[in-house]
Amino acid sequence: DALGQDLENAVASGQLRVLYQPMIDLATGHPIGAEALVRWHHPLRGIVAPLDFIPIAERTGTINGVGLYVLEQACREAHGWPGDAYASVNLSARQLQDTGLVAAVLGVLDRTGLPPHRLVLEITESAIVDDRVAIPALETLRAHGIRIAIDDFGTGYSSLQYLSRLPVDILKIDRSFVAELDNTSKGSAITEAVISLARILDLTTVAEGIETADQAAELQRLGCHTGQGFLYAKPLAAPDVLEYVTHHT
Ligand code: G
Ligand code: G
Ligand code: MN
Ligand code: NA
Repeated sequence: DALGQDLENAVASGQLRVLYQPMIDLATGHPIGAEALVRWHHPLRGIVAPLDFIPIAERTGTINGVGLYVLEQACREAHGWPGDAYASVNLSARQLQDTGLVAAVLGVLDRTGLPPHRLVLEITESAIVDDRVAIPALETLRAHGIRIAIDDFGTGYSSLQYLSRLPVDILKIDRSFVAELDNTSKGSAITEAVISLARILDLTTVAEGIETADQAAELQRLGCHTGQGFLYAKPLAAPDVLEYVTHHT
């Protein structure tokens, strides 16, 4: 369709912008990294959200170019952040099927000079379930020191048995569970179960969509390590996230 064709030119003509949402160490309150979130500044339609164009990009294959562009921008920016602050970059299912992915990621680290331990790649459960291309690729990336996060955890279908065998380092708890913390003890019990599971599997936990100090306190009480959400900061432009990670550290 029309949007799909426009997207072909979007990368080349500089219409994609990357915003960064700070990620906070819940124990200290200090930022330790930021998630890269792409926006498309379409010349006629204005700002198009990723949910409205990533699925199209996946269908047409443009996602490989879009994804690499976002990755390279994010690694360049993160290189200028203080300490070991890391960039957390979303990868789509189709990128994980690309046999050139590992070489492309390592090439970006090489060009930007970002050390591998300062890059996290976020993938969804459904993108890796029983996959013969994705799993070896993730294993190779991890062997190079890049960390892998499962995004939107709890919304997919992978069994616990399966999860224990996945090559991952971090679980991101979906914001629907964080929102439930306010309401019912059941909402809290699910989040507590996910955090215990992560502890057993030796995974770091990140909670998304934290909007209130009460949610942050409850997550910290449950043992969650890291948080992101409007309580701390919305997704910020590159100069603003640099300022944030520099001055809140
Ligand atoms: O920023 P926003 O809330 O609109 O993001 C919506 C969704 O789009 C999120 O689930 C996020 O994971 C996804 N997304 C944002 N940026 C990227 C990207 O660069 N690549 C991929 N594959 N998904 C992204
Ligand atoms: O699925 P993913 O987690 O990658 O998407 C992150 C998206 O969630 C971003 O587009 C961001 O704008 C949005 N977001 C970030 N923080 C909050 C929050 O505290 N509340 C809500 N409702 N959305 C958030
Ligand atoms: Mn994400
Ligand atoms: Na998410």
